[in-house]
Amino acid sequence: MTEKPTVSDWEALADKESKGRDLNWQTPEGFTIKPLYTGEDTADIDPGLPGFAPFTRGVKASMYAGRPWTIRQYAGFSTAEESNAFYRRNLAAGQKGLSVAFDLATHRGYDSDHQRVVGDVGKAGVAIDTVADMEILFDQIPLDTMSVSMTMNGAVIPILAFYIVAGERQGVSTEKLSGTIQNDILKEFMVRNTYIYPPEPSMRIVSDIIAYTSANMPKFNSISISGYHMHEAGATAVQELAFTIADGKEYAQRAMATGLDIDAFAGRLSFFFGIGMNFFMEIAKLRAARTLWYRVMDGLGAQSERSKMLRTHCQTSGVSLQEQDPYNNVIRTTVEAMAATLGGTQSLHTNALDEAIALPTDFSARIARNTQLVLQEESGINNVVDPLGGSYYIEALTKQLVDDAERMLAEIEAAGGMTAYVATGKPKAQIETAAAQKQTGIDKGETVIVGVNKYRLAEEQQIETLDIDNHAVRNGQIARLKNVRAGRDEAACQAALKALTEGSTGDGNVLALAVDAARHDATLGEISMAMEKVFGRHDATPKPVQGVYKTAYEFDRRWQQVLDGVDAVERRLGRKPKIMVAKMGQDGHDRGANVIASAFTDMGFEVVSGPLFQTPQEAMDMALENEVDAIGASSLAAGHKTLIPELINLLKEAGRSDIKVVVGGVIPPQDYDFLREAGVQGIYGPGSNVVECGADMLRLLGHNMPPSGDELEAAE
Ligand code: MLC
Ligand code: 5AD
Repeated sequence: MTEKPTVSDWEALADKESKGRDLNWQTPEGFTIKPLYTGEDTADIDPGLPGFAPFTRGVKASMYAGRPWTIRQYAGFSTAEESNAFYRRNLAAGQKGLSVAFDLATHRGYDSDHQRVVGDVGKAGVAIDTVADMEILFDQIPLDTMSVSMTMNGAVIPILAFYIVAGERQGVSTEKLSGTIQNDILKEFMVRNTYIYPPEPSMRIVSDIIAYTSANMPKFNSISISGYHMHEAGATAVQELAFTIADGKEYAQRAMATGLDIDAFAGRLSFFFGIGMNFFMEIAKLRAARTLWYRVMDGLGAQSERSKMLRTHCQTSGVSLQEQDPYNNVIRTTVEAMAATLGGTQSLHTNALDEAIALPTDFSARIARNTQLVLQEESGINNVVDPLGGSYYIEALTKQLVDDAERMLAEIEAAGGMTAYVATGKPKAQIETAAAQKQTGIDKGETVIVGVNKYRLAEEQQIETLDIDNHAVRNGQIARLKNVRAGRDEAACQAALKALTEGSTGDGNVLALAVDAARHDATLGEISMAMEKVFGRHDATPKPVQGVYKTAYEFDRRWQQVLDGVDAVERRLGRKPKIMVAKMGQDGHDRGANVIASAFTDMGFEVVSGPLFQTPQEAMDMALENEVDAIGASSLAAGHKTLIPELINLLKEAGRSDIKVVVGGVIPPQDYDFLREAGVQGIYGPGSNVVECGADMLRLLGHNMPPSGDELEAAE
């Protein structure tokens, strides 16, 4: 009998097969992934059992064998009526929980009639101004049995107050309400940007909500601590884990500091992670998250096992989806959904295939939902708990993630906790650096994206997408606001608002006070303003990272041509070519704007980064003041058809049509002609190569740029 082969025997054989090629793989986390894992990698790992501490293998003993995960699709658009109809169609077709997407005006605490939000109303989510809107949103949906998630962080007080009062008007008492409010403000300052107030009062709002819900809403999750948006902004798995767990720890400590007993609220803290294409990493990430949270909560002195269980929602990754050859997105979402469920998520949203272009249609929403139904009903995934437990690779990855995230957690702790760490700007910069690094990998073709930088179609077929008539929604909302204001007891409403302002100064519970104002039909804008009088409004100036592109492209020929072009333009102008990166409207998605600002700076342009949330007038004033040659507007929340033509008109009126305007972001192809007719000189959708954007800009500025490799190929 021959002897049992050893790992060194395997190494020798693999080396021979691959002719000495290095088969290790470097991940963005800095992990070296080996081509084989064996018992030697897991000898000292014991993942335990599901349902028992530290919950690595799942929070329930029976997991999906006992109850499948909740199919919870995030959605909302235009009016409360339309969104309500959409929800009811989806529930009839197999969706299990609701998840509300609000428009950006609502997120930022503005009523639909506010002049800053003209382009935003009803666009990226549903417009909610009053309790009346909230009642319509849940018409014929029983709030005592349906669990409802609401993604709201900035205007979290009026929205939760409206929800509570809408429940009352349905005859449902507050303690019966089940669901989740996102209420995670720390990540807003890092990556999502729909904050209203500065960090300190924002943190007080979080604690007030935890205090209120733990006393009055035992079935309601007071917070959804979110790594998702970090993931989407480009964070590595280690960053996503460490920052999210550190955020959770910070919220728990704040609530404890107000005198709450940890076990009175911790069981209703919930989580939210993004799931991308690195399949095994994402499975391990959820297992690592549960392990980490158990240790943190145990360290804070939690006694109840429930307080130490990390329960989470997951969403497949929006940024992994592409505009090009969009049916590929169904495949990507399926792979990601499998990772989320093999990782043991409690609830899941699967993105629609038109993600990179517009909000879902009935058709694309059906395919997205069916992706989960097929997994639950046809694949057999449900029947075995943590089926990858004990896999050498998964267990080793889980451990490595836990170890690395714990090292980062220790650094955050040493910096004084997450609020202090966020204030240093470090986590934002670390995520942006990771994002820029990922983008260079894609631009250089080292990271393959099928249909985008490899196997690209010669001709794309357009798919049907949802278009929202923003003017009609806005006019309807304005009419309803008028009605509500006319029909209410004005004196009582104003008194309630005044009490809220006073409570914001002192130590009143702002949620309790807002519930009272909502009962008197105060609007979202009024409730937000009642607190803003005391808290103020937060604004932040973007500080893009530098040097990532320069390093990644050091010896690249095309990059050098762009640098030479910038030099030539500089010689001609007697100064560097100057561009402004503008973010108009309430769209806070700034990953694209930051990557562009960072890359163009590395190319040698002088870059002016406009602040978030400008009006077209403010953007133009800033451009004129800084004497820029071009404005690049970044739009990811469907405001482009209103805001960009307005900017171009203002430039025309000012006699400055010489300033070129280009647009990047999520722009449906059917809007390209409209934008070009409005005067836009370049449009860069998802999948655009950033270096070629620089080359195009030089052409716009009159430089004779040599053709790129792709252009040469196309010409042949
Ligand atoms: C579950 N249960 C079981 C069981 N499995 N009981 C017995 N045996 C089993 N095997 C019980 C649970 O204990 C619970 O009861 C109940 O069933 C419901 O299960 P759950 O697992 O808690 O699921 P769910 O209610 O769906 O809650 C999931 C959650 C919650 C805890 C993660 O916070 C949630 O729904 N989050 C969703 C967040 C969301 O959709 N966010 C969208 C963000 S989009 P009990 O009594 O224990 O509670 C976004 C994008 C943007 O943010 O705009 O930027
Ligand atoms: N409806 C459905 N999905 C939405 N998303 C954002 N807004 C909506 C909406 N109104 C999803 C997208 C996006 C992520 C943040 O949430 O997938 O990438």
